[in-house]
Amino acid sequence: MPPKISLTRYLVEQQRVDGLIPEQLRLLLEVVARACKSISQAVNKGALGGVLGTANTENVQGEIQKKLDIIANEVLIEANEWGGHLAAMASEEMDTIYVVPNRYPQGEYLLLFDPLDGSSNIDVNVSIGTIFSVLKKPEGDAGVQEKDFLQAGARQVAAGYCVYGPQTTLVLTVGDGVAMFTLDREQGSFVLTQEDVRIPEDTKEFAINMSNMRHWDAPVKRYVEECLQGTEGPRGKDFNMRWIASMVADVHRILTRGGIFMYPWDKREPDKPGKLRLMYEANPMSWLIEQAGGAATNGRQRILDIQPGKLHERVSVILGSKNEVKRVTSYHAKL
Ligand code: P6P
Repeated sequence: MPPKISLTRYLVEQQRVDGLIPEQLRLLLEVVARACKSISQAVNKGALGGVLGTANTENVQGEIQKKLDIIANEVLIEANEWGGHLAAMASEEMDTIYVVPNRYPQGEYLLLFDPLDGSSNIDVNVSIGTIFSVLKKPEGDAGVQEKDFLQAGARQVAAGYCVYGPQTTLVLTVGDGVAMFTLDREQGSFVLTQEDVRIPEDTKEFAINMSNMRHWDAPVKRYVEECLQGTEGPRGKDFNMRWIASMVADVHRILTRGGIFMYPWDKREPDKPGKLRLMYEANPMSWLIEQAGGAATNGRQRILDIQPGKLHERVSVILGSKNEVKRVTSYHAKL
C-alpha cells in the first residue's frame, strides 16, 4: 500500500519542486482546506445540527439565503482573516469585499469564494460544495479596493472546490495540473487520491437544465437537439443526460469521467449574460477544467480571458470535454 500523502505533504513537496506555491499561498490553501473540513462537518450534521432551511435573509443576488450559506461564509471569513496571507476576501454572500481588519497583518493574496454552491440541494441531501479562487493583489496602491479583484480568470494563482457528497473531496490546481484529496475522517486530514486528472476529449454525457430549452439561443438548442437525436441524428451516437443543479457536483463528475456542462444565456433575463457568477464560480471551475485538458467558453470566448467589469458579474458557461465545447462554440460562431 503506497504511503498516504496528506494535503500538507503534497503542498510542501510541490513548493519544493516547482515554486508554484510560495509559503503564504501554501498557508492560504491549508487554511481554506481546514475551513472546508468545518463546513463539511456542519453539512453532514444536517437536521441534527439545526442548520437546514432558510435564514430569511437575501444575498446580493436577491436570493434567499440558507442557514448553511451564512454558516459557510462565516467559517471561511473567520478562518482566513487572521493569518496574514490575505489582503481581502469576496463572497457570493457579501455585497462588497471584506478587507482584512487592521488588527491583523495584511497579505498579498485575494480570496474569492462561493461558500456553499448548490444551496437548493441542501435540504434534500444532494451533494453541494465550496468553490474558491485566489488572485494576487495588484502591486502599487496601499490598501485594497474592489477594483483590485477585477482580474481575468487567467490571472488566478490557485483555484479549487470542495464537494460535500458521499465523500468530502477537495480538488485543487495551482497551474500544474489538477489533484484530488479525499477527507479521511478518522485522521481528520485530506489525503491525495488522484493527481494529473485528465478529462476525455469526447463524451456521450451532457448536463443542462432542460426545462429552460424554449428560452435558449439557437446554437445551444441545435447542440442539445442533435444530442437527443442520438444515432438517428448527425452525431451518430446516443447521449446520456445528467443535471444535479449543483455546479460543484456536475463539474466533479466531468473531471472524473468527462462530459459537457452548460448554463447558457437565455431570454428569461436577456440583460444578464447568464446565471452563474464569473469571479467565484466560472473562473475557478474553468481553470480546473482547462488544467485537466478540457475547455471552457461563454459560447464565444474563453472564460478565463473575460475581463470582469464588476465583482458579481454573471456569465454563460459551456465547459468540459474539449471537442464538445469546441462544437457548441463553433455553432455560436455560425450565428
Ligand atoms: P437551476 C446552484 O444554485 C447554481 O448556482 C449552480 O450550482 C447550478 O449549476 C445552478 O445554479 C442550477 O440552476 O436553474 O437548474 O436551479
